[in-house]
Amino acid sequence: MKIKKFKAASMQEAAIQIKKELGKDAVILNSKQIQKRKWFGLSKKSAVEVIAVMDQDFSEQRKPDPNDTVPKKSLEASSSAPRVQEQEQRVHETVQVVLNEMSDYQSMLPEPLRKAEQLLQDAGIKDSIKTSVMSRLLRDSISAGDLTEENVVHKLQDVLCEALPPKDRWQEAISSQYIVLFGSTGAGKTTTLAKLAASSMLDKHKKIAFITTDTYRIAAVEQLKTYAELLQAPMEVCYTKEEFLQAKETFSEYDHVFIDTAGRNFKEQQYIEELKETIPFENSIQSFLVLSATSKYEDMKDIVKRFSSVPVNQFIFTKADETASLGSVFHILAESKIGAGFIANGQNVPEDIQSVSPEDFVRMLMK
Ligand SMILES: Nc1nc2c(ncn2[C@@H]2O[C@H](COP(=O)(O)OP(=O)(O)OP(=O)(O)O)[C@@H](O)[C@H]2O)c(=O)[nH]1
Ligand SMILES: [Mg+2]
Repeated sequence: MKIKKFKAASMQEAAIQIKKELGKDAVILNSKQIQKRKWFGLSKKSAVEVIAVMDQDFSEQRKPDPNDTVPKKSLEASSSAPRVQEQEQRVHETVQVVLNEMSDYQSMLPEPLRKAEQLLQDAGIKDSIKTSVMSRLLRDSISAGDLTEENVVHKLQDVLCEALPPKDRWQEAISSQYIVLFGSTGAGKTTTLAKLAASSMLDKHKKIAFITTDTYRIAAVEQLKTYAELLQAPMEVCYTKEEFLQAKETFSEYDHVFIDTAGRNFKEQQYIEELKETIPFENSIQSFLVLSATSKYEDMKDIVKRFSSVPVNQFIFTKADETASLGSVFHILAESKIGAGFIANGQNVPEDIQSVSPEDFVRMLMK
């Protein structure tokens, strides 16, 4: 596999050089007009810069089989559509190798693809995904013959959306009577619960109530009580499953009951068991696993795994405003079957939260 940059006075000259150095099966990856300096930089001359690639192995495979009785057309002679298709196919097959092998392949890419590569880099997308996305982009852009920045960025967004859970797993909104949020310590559960409750009441004019099972921290009850008082909504504090069932019954006439839980170190399985013991998860309960977008990917992944025995409807990612990239959130979603219900991006209640579709999320990721 060889990739090389050629500079020549014209495309024809470049083609001769490429054929001489890489052979007739070489594929042109990119070409652009450049200005070549002459006479110690005093004058300029137009020239072309061409990046060509030659996949030796592929070329070997394509050598004519002596036992083949059907005469094959010379590849060089056929410069029409089938030749173009062959080249596209070959680009696809070789680009994977190029991306894997070339440490400085970015400089070889056409400008719009370089932009896409940079966006993936800035978003913190891991190398394995980046490589396959770039391969797909290159192949699709060349097939469609529309290598503009706008089209490539559009295509990039489509490819990333395809990697996420399907659309119907997103934007579930607040649909059940009982809504419970759980997740690690300080992830933003209570604040997010207050945001969701406030918008249900203020925007949708729903009758709401609160339950908290967070009796672990003394201040936790006070924190939720403050929001309940501001919204003039009733609140019950529950220490046991019996108290929880009683509170559920008390609020059975309410449109939505927002349930807060204690943040614990959920690496300890016993806390997950305690949560399940206090709250009997069943269909009338809509449950959200709250994760901070500022967490490390491995930590988020671990929490998701530990909550696999709890029925989780959707994720809520908080603190999107505090991180430079949503790459780890993308990876968690891409590996999961459930979507994100909401993304919170600030401390203000109730405004700093939004429901998202896969397309919305990808736009946020690319910002
Ligand atoms: N920047 C930012 N801060 C947030 C966001 N959501 C919550 N916070 C802040 O994060 C801190 C913890 O929020 P809480 O809502 O108390 O978190 P919690 O998960 O209920 O915490 P525990 O109950 O102790 O587990 C508070 O200072 C919040 O204001 C967000 O989307 N962005
Ligand atoms: Mg809390």
